[in-house]
Amino acid sequence: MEKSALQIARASYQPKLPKALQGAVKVKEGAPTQSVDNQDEIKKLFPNTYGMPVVEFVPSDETNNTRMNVGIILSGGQAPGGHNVITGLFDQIKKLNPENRLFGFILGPGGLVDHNYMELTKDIVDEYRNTGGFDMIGSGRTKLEKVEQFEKGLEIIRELDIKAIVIIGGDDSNTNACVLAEYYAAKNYGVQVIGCPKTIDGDLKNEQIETSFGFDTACKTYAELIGNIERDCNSARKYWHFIKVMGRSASHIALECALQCQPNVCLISEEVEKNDMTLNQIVDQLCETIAYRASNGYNFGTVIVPEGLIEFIPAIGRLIDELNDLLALHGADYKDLDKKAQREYIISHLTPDNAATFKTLPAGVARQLSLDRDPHGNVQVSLIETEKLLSDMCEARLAEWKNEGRYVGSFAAQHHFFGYEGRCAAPSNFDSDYCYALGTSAAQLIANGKTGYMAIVKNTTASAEEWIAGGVPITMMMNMERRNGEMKPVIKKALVELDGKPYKELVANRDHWAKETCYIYPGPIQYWGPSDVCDQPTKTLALEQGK
Ligand code: FBP
Repeated sequence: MEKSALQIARASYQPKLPKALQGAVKVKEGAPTQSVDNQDEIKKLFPNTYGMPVVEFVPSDETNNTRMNVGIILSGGQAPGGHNVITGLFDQIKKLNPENRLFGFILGPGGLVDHNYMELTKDIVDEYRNTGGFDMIGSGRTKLEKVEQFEKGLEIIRELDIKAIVIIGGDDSNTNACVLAEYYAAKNYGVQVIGCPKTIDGDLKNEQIETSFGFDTACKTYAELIGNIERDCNSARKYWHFIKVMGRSASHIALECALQCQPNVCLISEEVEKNDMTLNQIVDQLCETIAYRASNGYNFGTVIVPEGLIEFIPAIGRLIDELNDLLALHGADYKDLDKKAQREYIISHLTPDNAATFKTLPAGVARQLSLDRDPHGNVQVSLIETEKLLSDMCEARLAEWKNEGRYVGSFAAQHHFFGYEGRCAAPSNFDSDYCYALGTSAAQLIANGKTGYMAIVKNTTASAEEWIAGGVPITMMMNMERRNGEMKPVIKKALVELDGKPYKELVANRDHWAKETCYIYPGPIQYWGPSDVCDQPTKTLALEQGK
């Protein structure tokens, strides 16, 4: 593999480990836990993995040299730092016992089912230290949920004498990890399953998980780009830039980028939902800002749009809920019809309110909502051009206002979507350290006989030495939700809290940012240099932890 100068230099970075993980460890167990909601149902569904305690690793004098082979799976969207989870896991299992072996399943959970794997040796692992991407073994979105898949997986687990599977994934993948852990425990197969909290979206967090890995690097990458656009915008003073940023559901990425860059507008999907706003109201609000700035001679600005916005507009959300059920029950009846017939079929099967909303949407958006889903049943919001939809609607509204004498400016829009470019960036120091510690924790959870746990690292706004590592039972994070027309146990997604400090910080400043030009230019991620340039956590994490 030919390498860049940065990659060569960065390979020798030694991630910092929490003090408690630097030597031999023992487990300190907390009190029994319960799920965040629907306790009776979840307990019934997970009789073998429900109620286990949160655990913390503390230093020990006794060395543990458990002999264990481990299988690792990268699941879902890429997130910077995934390779460091693997290197942390690899280094730790080898430290426990040099005979231990690590197997990577290729292209996600499907690799386990299809017996597609490779052994990850030191030579291979060393090539990927502190690099972005998931290309060491690849990732995929196959949903692991059927008994046949679990049994197929078991065949290769037995063949390779694997003691535990580590699944690095988001809320859906960790939900599946928990189901797999429960299944293997119920069957007494003696195979452990451990999860690791990954996703740039930042929506896999709760009292135990402070942040999902990748959020830090992805946001810093987008913030660099947004800052560059803001500077261009403030130099040319002739464009409104509509910038959509990834985050399938929650607006954490949009909010963090806004806190880092201070754009003129940042929409927050959760607020739109709470205020029961329509698309027209959002456009009106945007146009108020555009018109106000124009009245002061500022025919330019920046707007951050969260990727998931469309699903959070209540009327559209209700439509999607009904379309999900329709797709689950009757999808096969209309998926092969031509486009016009499909549209007619759908409209005739929707309730009148939802049919009316459906008819108002541009054809491309309507099609996205009604047909295309990822394997977990999610609308593929990254394919919907919300930024274009909004700017087109603003242009039309401003033209009306111009006729009415309410607007005196000129409006020209540029569109951007920042998503994929942030998912494989070289991990920041935070993500490099955090992921290495997560991998190390995962190894210790296995060595200490745990299953159905997610590796965790807490106290992450302190220096890495002071971080606290351990594990949380996955059932503790679960509740029941409707998915594909059925009630299912799932990990509760963390949306932006409207009484949380990061959102309140936005609200306290946004009028000022809208009217004036207060842009901040964060610049590129720095890997070497003063700690306040290189080692800062996200603003979200700092504010959440009162820093
Ligand atoms: P995960 O939740 O699997 O980490 O994926 C997050 C994400 O990057 C979303 O922000 C985005 O909507 C989606 O993946 C895009 O998926 P794909 O890579 O399949 O296009």
